[in-house]
Amino acid sequence: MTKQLKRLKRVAAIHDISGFGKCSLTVVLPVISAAGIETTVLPTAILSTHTGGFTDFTYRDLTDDIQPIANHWRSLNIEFDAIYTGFLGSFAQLELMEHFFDTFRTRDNLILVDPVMADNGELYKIFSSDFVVGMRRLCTKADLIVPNLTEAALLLNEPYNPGPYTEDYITDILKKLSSLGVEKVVLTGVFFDAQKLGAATYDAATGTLDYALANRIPGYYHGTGDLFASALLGALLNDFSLHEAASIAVRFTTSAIQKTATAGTDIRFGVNFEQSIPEFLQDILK
Ligand code: PXL
Repeated sequence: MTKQLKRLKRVAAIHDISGFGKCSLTVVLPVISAAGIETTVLPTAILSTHTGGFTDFTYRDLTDDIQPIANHWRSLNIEFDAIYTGFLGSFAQLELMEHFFDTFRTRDNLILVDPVMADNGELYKIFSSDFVVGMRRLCTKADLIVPNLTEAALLLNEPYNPGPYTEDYITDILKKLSSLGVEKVVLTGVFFDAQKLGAATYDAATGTLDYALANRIPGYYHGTGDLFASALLGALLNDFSLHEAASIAVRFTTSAIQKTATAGTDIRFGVNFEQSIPEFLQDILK
């Protein structure tokens, strides 16, 4: 008798495809798949490169394809253990995501919204301030959000603080983000001194706040937010706690950045996460 394989856990990953530059789906898909999780992809746009530091990139908006794709999946009765949204290419896509969540929400799936829209104190040039309002609204529909400190400030309509931070400041930001109407928050880019950098996790259901910090590597590297959030989700779906998952994701991201810093490649080209996958899997398979 053939042994019936149990269905793998499945994620709907909703991000753009930036052909070159290692971010969004070219990072999300390999990392979540490596974690043993089936990954269904819904591309929001196709670009030749990401928008960070490149000029003259091509941009094909896929807003009109989203609803027909979702309708087809619905007709097949596909279920997702998690829905993970990142870069959304238009204001209309924010509304389409709300509808997607309503359609595919089950009693126990996880909706992760990474409010990709800003970094280093600046809103990405392609977005207007309306987009921030729409993203704030989408975050209230999530179970978990993963903003960096720039996105956190925009979501809270507060001035950006470049850091270093205090524990009081981070606690306040986490609680205020959760008060927008989301149970779990993982804040990235947290540092209290020049030596360490990482993430802070907050679960409003238990009131638990934790830090996952690692040695800071100077410089700014593209795609690391997507790498971090994908590893976090992969670990959560392998039943690690929020704090454990954030620690795994910080280790993986730091390892990839370290390899890239050592190689000295152009920071726009993304980080060498591929050769850190074995370390990530050692953590996941523990
Ligand atoms: O990694 C975030 C991201 C995703 N997608 C596109 C981007 C960026 C950041 O710049 O430009 C197209």
